[in-house]
Amino acid sequence: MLNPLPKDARVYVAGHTGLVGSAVVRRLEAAGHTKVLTATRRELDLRDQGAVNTWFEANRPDYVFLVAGTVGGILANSTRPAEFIYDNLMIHGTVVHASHLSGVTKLLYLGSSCIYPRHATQPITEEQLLTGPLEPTNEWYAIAKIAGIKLCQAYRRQYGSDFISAMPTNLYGPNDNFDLASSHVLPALIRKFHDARQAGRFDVEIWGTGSPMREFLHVDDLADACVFLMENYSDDSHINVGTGVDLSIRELAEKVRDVVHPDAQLVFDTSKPDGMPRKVLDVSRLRNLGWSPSYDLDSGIRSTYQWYLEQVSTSVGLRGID
Ligand code: GFB
Repeated sequence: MLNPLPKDARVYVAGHTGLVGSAVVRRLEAAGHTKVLTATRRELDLRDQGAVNTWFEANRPDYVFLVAGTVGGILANSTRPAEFIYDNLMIHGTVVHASHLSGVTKLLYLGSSCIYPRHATQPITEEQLLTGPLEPTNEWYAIAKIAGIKLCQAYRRQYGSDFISAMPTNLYGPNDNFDLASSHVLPALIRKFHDARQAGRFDVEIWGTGSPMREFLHVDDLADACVFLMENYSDDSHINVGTGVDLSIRELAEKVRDVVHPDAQLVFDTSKPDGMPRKVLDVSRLRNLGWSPSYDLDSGIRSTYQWYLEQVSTSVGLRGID
């Protein structure tokens, strides 16, 4: 291992209430880390450089997982461009800069596969960054995410900071957002099929044509990869994190239907956008380092639905459910 994370290191997880951040905290605590640092949105506005500097001075993290941000699915991305570009640009800038000022040992910044051009060659290698126009439905978010990669590279080049960037594919799992106006496709499908079954309805609306191809990684696999990269990767280039396997949205909807509401029928609303036609990552760089995912999509869907049912039955802590 290049750089093992000491169990008593002060590890800050920025964005710990979200899908990714909560998985990173679970992963660190399961490995015996005793000083996992977090701050809620109310305690610390990550868009405020002064507040972030003060928090870093007071808490002196050794390692930082920068997994905070304003995120959402295709509809939220295309209808809230200002929030997506402003919040993310600011959050990336403040946390990277404060990490530099306070002498953080290492930082991992999490981007997104939407940084790649709309017509990237599939599977998408890391080298395809900035080789063509972006997918219009998420270009604002993508520009902020690309700026995050460039921030890490700039601080590495100018100050020798050990700041690395990981680019995950589409994610899902416990603590996802199930609000239909802002969620990604997989939690949206779970909720739509579940609500239809509860209401005795059989038609379930799927946005777009069903033909776009997507790759899905369970968030616990992503958290494991983030810790692996923190310990084993130190390079200027960003690195892809995914399964390398994709399927169509129709096939995904059929899988979710089979788990949640087997008698339902898919109804495609082609007035809704498809977004990127295909987005599957080339993950050979990460595999060659020795990491691979452990979840398969079928069991991941089943366990996420199980988690969803537990939240619905208790109505505790489920984002997007009234
Ligand atoms: O997950 P999703 O919103 O994100 O949509 P993207 C993926 C595909 O699923 C699109 C279709 O073709 C959607 O039209 N889809 C079908 C649905 N039914 C639904 C539904 O009920 N809800 C949603 N949300 N989609 C996002 C980017 O793109 O991916 C972000 O906008 C980010 O920037 C994220 O990169 C990972 O894969 O299209």
